[in-house]
Amino acid sequence: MFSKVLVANRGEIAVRVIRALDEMGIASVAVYSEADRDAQHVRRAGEAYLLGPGPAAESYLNVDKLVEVIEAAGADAVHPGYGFLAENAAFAQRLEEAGITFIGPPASAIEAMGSKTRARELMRGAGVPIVPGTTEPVESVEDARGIAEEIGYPIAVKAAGGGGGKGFRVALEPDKLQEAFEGAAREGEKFFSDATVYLERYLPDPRHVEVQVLADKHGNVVHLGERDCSLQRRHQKLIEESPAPLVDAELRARIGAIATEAATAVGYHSAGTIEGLLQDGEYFFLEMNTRVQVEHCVTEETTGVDIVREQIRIAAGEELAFTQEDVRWHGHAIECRINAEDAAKNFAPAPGTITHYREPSGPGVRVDSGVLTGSEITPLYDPMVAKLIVWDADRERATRRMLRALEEFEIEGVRTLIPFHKAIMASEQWARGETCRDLIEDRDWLKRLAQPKPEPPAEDAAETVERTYAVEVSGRRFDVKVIGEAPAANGAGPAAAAGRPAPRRERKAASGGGGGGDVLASPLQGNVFKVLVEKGAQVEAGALICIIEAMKMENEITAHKAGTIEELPISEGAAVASGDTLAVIK
Ligand code: MV4
Repeated sequence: MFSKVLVANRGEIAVRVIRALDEMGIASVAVYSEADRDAQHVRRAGEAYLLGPGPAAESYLNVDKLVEVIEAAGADAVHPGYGFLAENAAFAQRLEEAGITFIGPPASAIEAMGSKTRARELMRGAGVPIVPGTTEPVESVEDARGIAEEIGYPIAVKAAGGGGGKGFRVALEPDKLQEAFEGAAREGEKFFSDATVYLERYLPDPRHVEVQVLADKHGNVVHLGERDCSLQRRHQKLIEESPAPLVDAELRARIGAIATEAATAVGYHSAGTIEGLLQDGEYFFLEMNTRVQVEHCVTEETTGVDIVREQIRIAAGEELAFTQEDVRWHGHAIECRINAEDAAKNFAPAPGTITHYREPSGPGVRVDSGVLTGSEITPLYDPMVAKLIVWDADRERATRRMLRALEEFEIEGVRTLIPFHKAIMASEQWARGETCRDLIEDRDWLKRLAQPKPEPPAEDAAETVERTYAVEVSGRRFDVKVIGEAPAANGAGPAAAAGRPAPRRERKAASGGGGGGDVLASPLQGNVFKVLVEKGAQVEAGALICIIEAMKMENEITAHKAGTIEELPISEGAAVASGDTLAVIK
């Protein structure tokens, strides 16, 4: 078994993986961006390393930096979570070459399933039913016309590099084919640098039903049953449940067999999901997700299998500890995605600071989240704040339990989908097991979910004498507890000016990177908020030199040595880059 695993992700899924590692007695390593210094996944891990600035391209997607950290930390495996690098075959390959285990499928399976046309071709070859249509790319609108006549209208045009609905257009009649074709190609080019498209018959009213599979490296493959994820908006899943309302034991066995055959056909190992459409009792393969999914939890609740733990065991070369016959399903689980979005405003993202946060609990309630009071929901990443999962004996009771848990959930400071989920859970459409598409598109109904304007963050009322500072030494993060008198106000920051201490989370000590010389370099990019010394002044080591504001946080920069300020090339309001000289102290 691994001794140390790096979690190449953030938010709730990083916390979820760290929990599994803790339970397995495996050391965990978190990575984070400058926007996530205070994040829960950072605090929960055994050790944590800074990757870079907030934008994902410079942090969570920075493969060179990640590999550097993996080596510095001495991790022997990497769990990618979902999103970011989870389905990046080149990343999996690179780790493999470096002798680091990727906790996921082989790079070849990621690659095969990444191309939707190749996946369809493979699946058809393996005898897996696919939605009728092409398995070859369709070169031109002219070609598409002929093929569409054979398949029959309506036609779905999909981007080969797509998945999850990106690059998906529908042509209800021949007149609309060119527009659909060009739209799908354009979106494919934009998101996946691949304008290739293929055609499928458009199914008018299917259910989105997906099957969870687990495969080990010894040829054992099992399925853990299905999830219904039909309640989506613009291809973003909002509510998932297991079992699916329209799937009985016989159908479960049938689509389960399809899913395990599909996994076997691509030489799969790890956890994976076969996504499909269920229409009138017929099941069609759509695509395979070669990662652990957001909604894996509902399957964990109904089967009792810890999917993340199994992923880790499989990656370490262990055999599945159970067979298909051992898998038993109990009761009903529902998951609501608690996004920082405003359903009344077209599901607009609602970033901000969570000023108050209290999770529901009690029987059958599970919350997977990566936030606390004070956490910031930044527009840089996915707006999902938490996942609320409930379990109960049957669908009706699980629905009531979900309503109770939603009622208990307290989140202030940002608007969330809690009112939306309450309304759906209380609706007749949900009770009847319908997809609720009518509700999601009913603007008047959604408008009634309007929430009050969030309060601005409140500042801490009392001074504390014990403070925890985050320090980064050569990029590795340590939490340092400082006990004693609170730092003097110094006129530093608006809160201090108002005669109150600044809220804890806004005051972060950052040591200037001096490298032992005279130059005090900026450890981060930001704006000079305040300069607290003058040229020529004598300072002690540790004296406050300036405050740099970055990512809405105030960072106190202190002298790296005692001496005279010889140069001070900064002024209040000026922008500084990481590494810029803030002062020269001789
Ligand atoms: C389809 C479809 C109808 N016909 N493909 C693709 C991505 C995923 N988000 C849903 N996708 C669909 N693919 C064909 N050939 C309809 C959908 C679809 C859907 C399916 C079931 C339940 C809800 C849905 C919401 C939007 C799109």
